[in-house]
Amino acid sequence: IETNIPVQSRELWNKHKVKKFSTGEEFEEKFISHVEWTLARSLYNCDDLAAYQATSQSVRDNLVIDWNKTQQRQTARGGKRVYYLSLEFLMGRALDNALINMRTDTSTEDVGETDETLTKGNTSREMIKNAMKELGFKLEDILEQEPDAALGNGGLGRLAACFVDSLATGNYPAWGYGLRYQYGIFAQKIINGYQVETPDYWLNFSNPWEIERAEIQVPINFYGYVDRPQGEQSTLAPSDWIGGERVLAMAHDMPIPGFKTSTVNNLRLWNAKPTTEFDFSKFNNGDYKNSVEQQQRAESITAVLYPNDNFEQGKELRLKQQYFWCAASLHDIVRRFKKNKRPWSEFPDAIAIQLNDTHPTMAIVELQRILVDLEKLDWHKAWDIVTKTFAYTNHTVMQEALEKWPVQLLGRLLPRHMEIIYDINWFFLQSVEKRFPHDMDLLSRVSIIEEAAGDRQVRMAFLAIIGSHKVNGVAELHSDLIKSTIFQDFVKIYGANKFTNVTNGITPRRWLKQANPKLAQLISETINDPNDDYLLDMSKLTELSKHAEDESFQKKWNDVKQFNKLRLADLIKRLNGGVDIIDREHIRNTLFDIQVKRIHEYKRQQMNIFGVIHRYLEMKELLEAGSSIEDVAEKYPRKVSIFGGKSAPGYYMAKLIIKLVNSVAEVVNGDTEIQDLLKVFFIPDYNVSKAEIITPASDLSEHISTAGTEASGTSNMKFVMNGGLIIGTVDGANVEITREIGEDNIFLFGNLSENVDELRYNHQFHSSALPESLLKVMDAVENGAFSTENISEFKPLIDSIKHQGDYYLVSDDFESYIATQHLVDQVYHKEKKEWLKKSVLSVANVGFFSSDRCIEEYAETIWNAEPVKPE
Ligand code: OX2
Repeated sequence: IETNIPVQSRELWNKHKVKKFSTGEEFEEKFISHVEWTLARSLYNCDDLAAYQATSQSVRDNLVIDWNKTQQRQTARGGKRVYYLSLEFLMGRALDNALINMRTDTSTEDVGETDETLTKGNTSREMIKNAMKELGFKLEDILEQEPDAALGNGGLGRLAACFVDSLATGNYPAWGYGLRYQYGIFAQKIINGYQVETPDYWLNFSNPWEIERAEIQVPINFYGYVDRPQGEQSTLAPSDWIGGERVLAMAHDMPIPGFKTSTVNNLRLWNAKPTTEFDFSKFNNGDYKNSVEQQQRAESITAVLYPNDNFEQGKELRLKQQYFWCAASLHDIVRRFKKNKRPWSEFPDAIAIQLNDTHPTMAIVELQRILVDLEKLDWHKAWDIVTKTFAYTNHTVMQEALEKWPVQLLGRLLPRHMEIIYDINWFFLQSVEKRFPHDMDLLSRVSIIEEAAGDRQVRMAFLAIIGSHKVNGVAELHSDLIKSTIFQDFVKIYGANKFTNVTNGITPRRWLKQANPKLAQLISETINDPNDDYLLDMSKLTELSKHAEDESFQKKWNDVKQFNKLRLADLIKRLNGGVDIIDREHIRNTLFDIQVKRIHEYKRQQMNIFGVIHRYLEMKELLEAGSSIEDVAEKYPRKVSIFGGKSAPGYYMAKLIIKLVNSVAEVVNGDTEIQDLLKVFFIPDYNVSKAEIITPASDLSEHISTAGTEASGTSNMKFVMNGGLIIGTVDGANVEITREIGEDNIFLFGNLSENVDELRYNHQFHSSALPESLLKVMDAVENGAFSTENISEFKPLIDSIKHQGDYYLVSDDFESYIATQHLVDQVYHKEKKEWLKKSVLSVANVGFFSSDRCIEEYAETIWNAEPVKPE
């Protein structure tokens, strides 16, 4: 590797080489030096926040040493690099994750006294916990100081976060590229039952996990016009794009440590900054203020994450974000490639770029522009390189989530890119016409340009398919569905091999070890794996099966669950203003039923809350008919129904669902007649760090989307990994979860995706009677049983089912949902041993859903990339 340092100086550099701390004492020294030097504080004013900052800085120092070595090693070995482009990285907190991933496998004796509530053998974390204690701090409190890095909406962003963890753990030379939003997903407050959004200014206190790369600044252009040499007509010829507005992209790097490896990868996030160029014409015209304002506007590009999940709004600023990020990232990637002076034809051997949904599709066009306009490659040679480089992951079949940009807007913001898109489309359509002559219908169906009356749009998914060599869905059912529905024509054109499946996964380091240390400890003891190697090879978990019916083991297993339920009960109490709604004495016999995810009609939280209402009404009816509370408890045993999740700020129906949940909670929780048999709670501001408390505490979690709508789901995997059972529809990854853990261990219900079209059709043309059970619920809601002021408040929710075609098929699945919930009650309360057996067997067979497996599949079948292992 090259360096400008003269040979005779290098010895000196080596003599003073920085060293990682490796003992508690070395850590303490580091910590104090960061308190004094980095924070300019001292013994006399070091609070928990300062301690968090100093701890993070110290840990970061270790990571940076490994980060540098990793980058040098990856450059020296010259293997293929992978770039994961995602507009969202829902990272959560970094410190605890770093402490867990940094671990080494020394024996537990040399770390001193260990806290029995923590897993043993977790050397680094234990060591630092003890050192913190000696310094006068409690690690748990310090960890709580860290704000979540919430640069994502939901599953798509969290998937990217799990992927970078697995890429580092698997030693892949891989970087993530994203945007450094100043405001992540909004913080959710619940006021009078309604969602209220407040800004998430997560960079309030300086962020110890980012390294500002002030020297890496990429100029990015927008607007302007295209210029070609005199007499040159063809848009295929190298052209000059004269931009009209210019901003700078500045890099911020986050080190991503792998688990039990010294590989530390990079997540590079771009920040928009004004250029130092100055508009002198404006200045000379006396318009100084205006020219400063225009510069300031640059920063708005990376100011805020768009808060929509599975929905595209088509706003100009969003397209600006997308191009800004794609252009900066590609510039960076190309610059790195050019250092090696390899021929352009080898670009796809050196680089794989994965597109997380269609958000980064402009990267395809930008690379083609770089190759043709700047590097002067022949159009077709360039296009061959482009298509061999990119691969595209689709995450949804829902129309409202598929990106389309008006030709008019795209052409104005990025005039040269619009020309290139037309040319890509022209060559593509020509090849289709050759293979399927005279099929005009086909041509218009697959054209990148959608020709709707008056409003021509660029279909980003089609552009992504045409510009990639592989397209994958995120669970088997979903990958089959995209082939038979939205991308059917492209299967005909390209053949089925271009389309593949990589079922999603989650990182067991965060979602088992970090979120559920008690369960992790029980597992490592039981399968005799003191160094937690199962976190790298989840097939080791199958050992647990042996103990599934062992009563003394079941008791330990259950104790862990109860501990986690108490932990969640504490959180709920705190969020409920200190008022406890959960009867702790009976917590062992209280079923925790949890649905936490973005609020969306397709995810059917409305069906869940209707189910709760149904249960409540039935309980009341029994009481009114003279049953004793014991009799009622016999049929409807203790349960806490827990909801959580954010609605897009402009999504009226989703917000109404949140309000209904809160209104039902108020009535049910305040009804002393049913005693503590049923409680309902909406957890405000669901995020990654809350998920780490919530997930381990579930007895049952709900994954009840209308069949065919949830591409995969990933929280289903998290709950199973934590020994929770699932009630779910035959949708997304639920199908494969069933296959892996066995159909006896999951509560499936509802219609299948192949019947959805017919059911919807029937709703429109035959008004079939709604089930009695659902009518009863809807009557109660309509009659104001859960309204205090406005009786008709929830009418839109009822109407969408009763009078507007019930698009999400709540009425078709409701009875089977209720019946299945009944079965859940019976097994939980009458067959505890069976329940615990199912729980153990679920964890034993969850290994497939590790994101490590997922990344291996991408590496082998899509990227053709190999790990670069440290010596
Ligand atoms: C989500 C999907 O809705 C979810 O099913 C999937 O598990 C997740 O992506 C990760 O693949 N925006 N978010 C998603 O899709 C889109 C579009």
